[in-house]
Amino acid sequence: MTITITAFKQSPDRGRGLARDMRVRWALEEAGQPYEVRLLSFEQLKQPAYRTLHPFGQIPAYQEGDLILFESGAIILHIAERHGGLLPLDAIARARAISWMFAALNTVE
Ligand SMILES: N[C@@H](CCC(=O)N[C@@H](CS)C(=O)NCC(=O)O)C(=O)O
Repeated sequence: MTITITAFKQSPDRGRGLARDMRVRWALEEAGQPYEVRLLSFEQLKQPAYRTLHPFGQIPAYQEGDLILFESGAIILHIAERHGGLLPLDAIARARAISWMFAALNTVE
């Protein structure tokens, strides 16, 4: 099943990798999963059609067949649960890693 993520057509950070599609690309690369990127303008993000993928009209959105996800953390957790190598197998270590994942998206960010 093809994975498609969305990203800015024109990068407001001038290509410094700060936009939140970067963390999803990174997870997919680490997991060795091929993916396609759909580049969108700000105007396209705000269209009703795109809001069916992302209710807030932002990037990144993730599409894999019938599965549509938004929020980079949720997308990365999905990738990590589906493919080996990103989360420890041991339950306690896994819970600790997920705790850091939430910290990164909340306290740290
Ligand atoms: N909490 C969301 C934040 C998504 C977000 O803020 N995306 C920004 C780019 S990094 C965006 O699309 N901004 C355009 C806008 O809000 O109009 C996530 O982690 O996915």
